[in-house]
Amino acid sequence: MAKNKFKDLIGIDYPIIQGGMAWISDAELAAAVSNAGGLGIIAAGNAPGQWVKEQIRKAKTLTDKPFGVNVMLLSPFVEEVAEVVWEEKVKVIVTGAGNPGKYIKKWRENDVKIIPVVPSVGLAKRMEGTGVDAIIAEGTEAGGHIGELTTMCLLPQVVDAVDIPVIAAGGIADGRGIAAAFMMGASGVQVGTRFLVAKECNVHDNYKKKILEAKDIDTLVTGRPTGHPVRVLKNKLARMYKKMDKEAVPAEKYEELGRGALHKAACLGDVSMGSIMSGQIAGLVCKEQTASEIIEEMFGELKVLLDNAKDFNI
Ligand code: TUI
Repeated sequence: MAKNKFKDLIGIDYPIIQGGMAWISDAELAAAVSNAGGLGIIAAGNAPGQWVKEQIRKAKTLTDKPFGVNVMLLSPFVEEVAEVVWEEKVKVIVTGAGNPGKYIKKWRENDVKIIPVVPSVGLAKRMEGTGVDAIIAEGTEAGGHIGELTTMCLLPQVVDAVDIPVIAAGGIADGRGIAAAFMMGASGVQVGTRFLVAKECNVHDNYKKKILEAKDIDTLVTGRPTGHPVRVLKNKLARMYKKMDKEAVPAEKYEELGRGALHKAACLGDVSMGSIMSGQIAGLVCKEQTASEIIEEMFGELKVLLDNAKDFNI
């Protein structure tokens, strides 16, 4: 039987990465996902290096399975975070929101797998050229900072353009999503929104409730004029942003309103004036489960779909 390239690359039981969600993906969530056979991820987000170091050390006490850190390249603390993941010899580094090229030589001094998130074919090719180990192709269905293309269009084009394993992200929350991604040539999936409601996820309960109650049309994209579009659930803050998008206000106004907004929602539970980043698939996410239950259910569904593939009657 052909092997799964991504599972073999990392040494995990299920080819699933838990999305690195800033202010949300901490050591406890990452360890729970890794203990369940997936790849747990600590999100550095905009946090200082010291916080990231503490979370890495904590995760090491909670699991002996591989886990990773998501380095958000727009962070004001990116230099110290890049140093911390190197010092702590983290096994997997996922990057987001930029090009990790300048850190790769140093990170490579350790036995590390480097996996950037990309929103386009051009970036995927450029990243492959820097010697990264795999690529996460993230469609615009994802939550948070996003690109333009849908997963359905981006994924097969990236698969054709590179020779390294491709992980699909954006819009995946059940076995059907995994099946679709695999059919398009992915070797794995990254899932954020569904893990956000995991029992081991320490995000504020108000945030979880909003995700669980969300319907298909409840997300919108703010900040397109700034060049940093962000997908969030609709609330008072999102409506204020949308109004600003129409009025072409200067970038500083966005920063003022956005400063600390994700922390406000994720940690303080202010779901009115906080930023509730969420993928479009939130409408499918209806129950709180353990990370293990989520993974087992998703891959159980995948197995049924693959076993019944002949019933497609083509
Ligand atoms: O990074 C994400 N999603 C995120 S990061 C985040 S924290 C944040 N908070 C407030 C404002 C902005 C961010 C919340 N969600 N996803 C991965 C991703 N990476 N999506 C798009 C990209 C990307 C964009 C440009 C990757 C590379 C890139 O390269 C540009 C270049 O050439 O440098």
